[in-house]
Amino acid sequence: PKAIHLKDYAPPPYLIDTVDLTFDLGEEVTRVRSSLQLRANPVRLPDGAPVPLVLDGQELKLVSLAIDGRTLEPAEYAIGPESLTIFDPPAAFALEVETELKPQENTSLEGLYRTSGNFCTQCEAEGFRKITYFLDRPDVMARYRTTITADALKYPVLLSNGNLVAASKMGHDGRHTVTWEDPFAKPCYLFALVAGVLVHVEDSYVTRSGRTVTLRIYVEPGNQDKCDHAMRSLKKSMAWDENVYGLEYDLDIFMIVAVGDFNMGAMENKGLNVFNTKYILARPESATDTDFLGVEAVVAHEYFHNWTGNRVTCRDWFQLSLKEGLTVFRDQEFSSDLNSRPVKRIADVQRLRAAQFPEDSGPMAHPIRPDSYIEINNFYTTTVYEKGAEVVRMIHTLLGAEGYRKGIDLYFERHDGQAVTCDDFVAAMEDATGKDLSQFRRWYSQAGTPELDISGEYDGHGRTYRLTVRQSCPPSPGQPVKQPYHIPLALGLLDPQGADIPLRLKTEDVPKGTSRVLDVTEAEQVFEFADVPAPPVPSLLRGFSAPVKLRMSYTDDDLTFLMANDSDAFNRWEAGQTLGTRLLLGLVEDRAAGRPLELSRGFLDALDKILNDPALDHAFAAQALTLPSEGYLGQQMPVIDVDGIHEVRGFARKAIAAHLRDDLLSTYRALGGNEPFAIDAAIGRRSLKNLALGYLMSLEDAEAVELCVGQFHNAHAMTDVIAALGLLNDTHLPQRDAALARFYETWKNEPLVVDKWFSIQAMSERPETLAEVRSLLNHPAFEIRNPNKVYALIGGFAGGNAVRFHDSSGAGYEFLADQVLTLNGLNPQVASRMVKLFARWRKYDDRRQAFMRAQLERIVGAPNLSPDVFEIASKSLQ
Ligand code: B3K
Ligand code: ZN
Repeated sequence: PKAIHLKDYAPPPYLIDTVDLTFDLGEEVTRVRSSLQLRANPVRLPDGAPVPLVLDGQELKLVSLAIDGRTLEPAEYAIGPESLTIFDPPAAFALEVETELKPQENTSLEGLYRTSGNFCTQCEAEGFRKITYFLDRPDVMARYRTTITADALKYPVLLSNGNLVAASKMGHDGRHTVTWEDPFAKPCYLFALVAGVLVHVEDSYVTRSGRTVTLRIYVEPGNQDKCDHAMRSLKKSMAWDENVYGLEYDLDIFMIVAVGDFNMGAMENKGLNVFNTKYILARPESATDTDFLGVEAVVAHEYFHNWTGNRVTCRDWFQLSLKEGLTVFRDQEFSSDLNSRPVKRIADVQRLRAAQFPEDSGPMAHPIRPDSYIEINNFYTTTVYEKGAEVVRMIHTLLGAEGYRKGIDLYFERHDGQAVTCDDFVAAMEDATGKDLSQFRRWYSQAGTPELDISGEYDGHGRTYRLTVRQSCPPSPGQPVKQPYHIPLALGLLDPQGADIPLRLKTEDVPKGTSRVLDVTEAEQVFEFADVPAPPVPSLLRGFSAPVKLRMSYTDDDLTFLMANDSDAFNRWEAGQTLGTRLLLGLVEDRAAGRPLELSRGFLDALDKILNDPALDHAFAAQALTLPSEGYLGQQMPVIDVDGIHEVRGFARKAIAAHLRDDLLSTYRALGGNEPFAIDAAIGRRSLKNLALGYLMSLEDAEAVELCVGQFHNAHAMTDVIAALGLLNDTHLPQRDAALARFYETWKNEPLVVDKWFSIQAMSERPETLAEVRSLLNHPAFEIRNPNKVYALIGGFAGGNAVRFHDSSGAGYEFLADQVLTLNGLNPQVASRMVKLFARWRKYDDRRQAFMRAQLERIVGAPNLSPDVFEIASKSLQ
């Protein structure tokens, strides 16, 4: 397989104006007839059409081929393994292609495939070429008309994009036919078709210009009662996009279909979103608070794509972040507006640090607009998505809400109906506001996480405070040297009482607020503040104003001071994490040196204060009382000490629990009421309550166990049941196996809950976990063809259980490689997600490195490797 480069982009030689598709769905064979209206692209071929037309196609059987009604002679075209070439087409013509496919044999879940007996499609990024020969690239936008014929009893529901324009009754042959028409030109990756036995819930939404839109969520029979939350989320998204972005929905109907077999979260096909059931179905008894928030965010994300992705799409796949970064930023802001802003920001930053920072410092590091790829499906990464969202957020910060909105308005005014680039987006932001973003554009082209080194110096005589800011960025594959970034640095200065000081730079006449954004643009820069009455404690990078690593020589006392006083909630949390990280890493060293472990008294007292602060939001308190994760601690070490981190973090949890036991118990009791479920402040109460239970259970005393077992048996909300089960799961108590067995019995008919059961067991810290995971592969409920099951069991183990996956025997690595090779033949995208779990192998000790390298080499040397797995495994070894 070979790489494709951004620098080689050229516009398509032909354009397609209209697409008329007819699907004849069958059990053995599905026939697809495609009528395309094509013409030479005047940009490429001003004098007509002197070049061959090369259409993409994969795993297709060509049945017939005609131009303007005339069947082509074999000499007029050629079929390759991934293409169909027509040597000498006219300048404008109608092309008719008939192909056959076997969706029932398609285990890749890309193109047209079967799920629970139904038909379903997934075309992004390049799945449409598995349906018919086409110019499968996003800069070819066409209007679609889709006719579907199928057995009326097996497939009563037949859906595609746009509006239903015709439907027949069942004929003598037992089949029926429908036709859908999408009035908006779209790239083929937004095409969708669904057919099968589905029921729907329906609602409607009146847009602010007064149009009524029908809203439907289609699910398998029996799941109708789990769609309320998704439907409410959809309506909130529609209102939010009107209010915040001035964007209205544009068709008469918006449909969502939830399917059980889906490679990712969801897909924004025009007017017909297809979702993983995980992001639609939710009832309090069977879904956790996290699940509920996930449904809300993903429904919003896919809905928001209707403008940011569909109406304005990407010119080529290197521009993926144009739609994904922007749409993630939009869904993050939507959730912040609906729920607690600081709590949401903390969760998003945790996610960025847990997944994107490691990617950005490993062998797969790439800019949010990559320069090259082998398999584009490998680039739906946390860098393109989450770092991409941070980049849009920085534009928002630099321009202000009003300037940003002006930029967005101009972007749509200029580009509605077009396929454009990240640069077009930035240009609209510049042109609408006059702000120069030329240096800022480096965020699109450079990979790696920038580092800010900041030091402060107070001058009592001059009452000034000098902040020296240095930036750097480590090398990444193909980019040994980085140019300085344009970094928005939001900050404040706290006086000794903890109040914000008005901020006046020496060059200014009057202060500009008590929290402001500095433009950091040089490798080294000094900012001098005037009228600073006493040595301040700086609060830096407020709200995490840029996706960077910050180094500042705070004392432990500075950090406890910020934890207690910072007016910026994110930074209050951050100060606690910084202090916790420092202390835990110190303990890891102590352990390695054979010194006794002891947790600082000051830290315990600071946690005590948080736990007992009645004014604090519960959800925020729960986040502030959570120690930095094992993964995050590992990232701070030159060589990750897996066992040391695990043991020390466990030690610290016990020490905290012992110190705060009485307060944890009273917190648990105060919040522990089995209250009726609601998605509101109750989420915060549940997270603080379960945090308290977690600490108490680390002591494993009789009282804690009784509370935990009681909660498992009596709780109504799945959040509480799962929290208790997860805690029992790490123990060798007799109640553990009983609880797991009972949980399975209760939920065995709910696949999404069974996924939780798999993943909990996969993440147990017990030494026997790998053996249990192996035997769970043979459990009747496990299905390797179902991505959710793979992510739960195999992903849960290799991605969510560091201490067992990295067992020094290397057995965890061999297990993962076995699974990757099995999945490679079934579903390359899922296999590729699993092989990524090896990418950070160089961060471990020699013994583990050798084991992981051997498994990666075994994978690279395996026969029939998909480009997906090959790209990740081979780049990991480089
Ligand atoms: N755009 C899809 C992701 C498609 C992934 C293709 N491998 C979902 C989303 O980001 O909304
Ligand atoms: Zn998206």
